[in-house]
Amino acid sequence: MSEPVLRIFSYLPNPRVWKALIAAEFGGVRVEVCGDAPPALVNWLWDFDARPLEEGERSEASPHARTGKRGFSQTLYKTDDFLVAHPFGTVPAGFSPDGALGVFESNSIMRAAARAGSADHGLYGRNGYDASRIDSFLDATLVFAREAQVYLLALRPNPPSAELHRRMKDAYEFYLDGVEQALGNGPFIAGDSITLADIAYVCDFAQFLKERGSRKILREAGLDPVSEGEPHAHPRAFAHLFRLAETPEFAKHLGGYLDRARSELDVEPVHSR
Ligand SMILES: N[C@@H](CCC(=O)N[C@@H](CS)C(=O)NCC(=O)O)C(=O)O
Repeated sequence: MSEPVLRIFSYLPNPRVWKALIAAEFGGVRVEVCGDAPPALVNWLWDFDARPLEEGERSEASPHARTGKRGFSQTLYKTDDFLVAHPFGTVPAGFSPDGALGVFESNSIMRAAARAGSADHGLYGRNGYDASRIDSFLDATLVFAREAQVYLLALRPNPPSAELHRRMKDAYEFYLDGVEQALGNGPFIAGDSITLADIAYVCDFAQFLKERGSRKILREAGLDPVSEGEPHAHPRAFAHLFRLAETPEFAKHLGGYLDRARSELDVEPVHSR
């Protein structure tokens, strides 16, 4: 087996990790992944050499004890070296194979995987302008994904506030309108072939569609799911999502993640490519 070009520590499964794994599939490189189920990550030492903690190591007196900031309310155990490599202290946490360099933000970890592989796939474009246009989509995706993260974390056990729901709806419409428009220009988001823009869209948007699992909570609060009325409002964006999710490079990682959304949404592909 080939040497890994990156190591990623994260809770698993995590659509943000799939971005790098899918890019690695196209580039013919190996990304090593280490982690555990989301609730179990509070019992891990967050480090390049991440590992489950021994019973006696889980204490507020530990030099590694830190307050969780985003998505984790309990104490987390992050080494000083982890915070040098990952100043924002988040997972997925990417590392160069020797552990000397941290790469954070899932879109950037995905870029690292794409850069490490063969450039023949064109995932990051064919020149600097192409790459910059792909970056434009990745920035737009991150803005959407950050709103989605705040919203999804606020969905359970209580419904989100009407204000948060409205913000999410605005962010959703802005992003999906843009993706829909872009897919009117060509078969893929950034042009004629698959790029990192498509991979980030599929992974972040698939994660957002988990909103549908909280419909009951939303309805009880008098709110509609933000994705209500789809796929009619954004037919190209939805067809693109489900079509790509079926291709081998994506399906290997997404598995049945979108099955429920697909059966509820009754999506027909609009492009034959
Ligand atoms: N935009 C980031 C999101 C990463 C993030 O916010 N991760 C959260 C978990 S969802 C985290 O690691 N939180 C650590 C903490 O709470 O200290 C990405 O795409 O990588």
